[in-house]
Amino acid sequence: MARALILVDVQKDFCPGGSLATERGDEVAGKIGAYQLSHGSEYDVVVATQDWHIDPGEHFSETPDFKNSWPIHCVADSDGAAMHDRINTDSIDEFFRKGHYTAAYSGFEGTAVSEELLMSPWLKNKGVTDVDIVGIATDHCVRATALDALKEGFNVSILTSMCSAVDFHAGDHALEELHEAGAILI
Ligand code: VGL
Repeated sequence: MARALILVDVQKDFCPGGSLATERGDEVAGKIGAYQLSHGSEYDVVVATQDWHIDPGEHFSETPDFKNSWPIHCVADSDGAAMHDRINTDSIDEFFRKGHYTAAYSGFEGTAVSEELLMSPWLKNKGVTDVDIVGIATDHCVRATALDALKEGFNVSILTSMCSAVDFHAGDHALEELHEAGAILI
């Protein structure tokens, strides 16, 4: 048994001051940074996903509905796509980038930065069986990443105080859905 901590999209654009800010983004990034220092050594691996858009088609819109279309965010190599300053990037074993030419909500669509490998085989190669998930946004990328983690057969826990939603109600609803699908809410 090996455990992974998965940081989902804790990027500047999803935090206050960013182009698609979630209200609790800074608070959650601060908590995750502190958690990395206090609990990071309990994990066999720590990985992070990043939304990484080049030309994602209708995912970007000048008149976004904030459900299926969004303001321009997390453009590849831009400052907004960088990890939040409170995240300890040095202790992250691998980054998985997703969404170059399409919308990609699940971190499991992400490819490793240092080799051509999707996140699921990368984790399985490391013997990972259990994943703890934190990040942004609860109602979108955390939700999709956790559902895929369950489908891939991982034991999934969501550390809910370290997740930030676009919409609070939708975030709570997503957590209920994840619980029903088999995730443990902590
Ligand atoms: C996300 C909306 C649009 C996310 C990404 O990371 O949850 N949300 N793109």
